Amino acid sequence: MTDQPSLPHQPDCLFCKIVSGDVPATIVRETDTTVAFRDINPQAPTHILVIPRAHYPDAAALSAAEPAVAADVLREAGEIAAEEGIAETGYRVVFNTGSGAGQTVFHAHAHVLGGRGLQWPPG
Ligand code: IU
Repeated sequence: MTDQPSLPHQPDCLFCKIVSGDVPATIVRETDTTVAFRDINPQAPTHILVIPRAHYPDAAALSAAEPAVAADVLREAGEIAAEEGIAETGYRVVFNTGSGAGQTVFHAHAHVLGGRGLQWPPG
């Protein structure tokens, strides 16, 4: 049996630990390239994070290195919105990028938010 090529991984990254199962999360969907789980501190009735299995520090790094996986993350966001029943009323997909924009976990992730009215511009 041949070994699978190893994915970019950071041992001290919380989201890498969710991917590996070392940290528990309420997982809602998984694909070969992505994992989606409920945010531990939800900001809307539906608040789900979609992450690549591979470690990239933010969405820009992910899309530069693995554009097909970035597309997988976006497709999953849409599938989740449909499954959660928020697609018809409207929902938001957010990639906080950089600490000045509120990014606190430096493993690329899309927030999928919906189930309430969402204001624009965001804070
Ligand atoms: P941010 O865009 O990097 O700020 O988003 C990180 C999110 O990860 C934030 O909404 C947290 O509530 C969420 N989160 C989580 O779901 N589980 C955790 O163990 C930790 C953070 I730490």
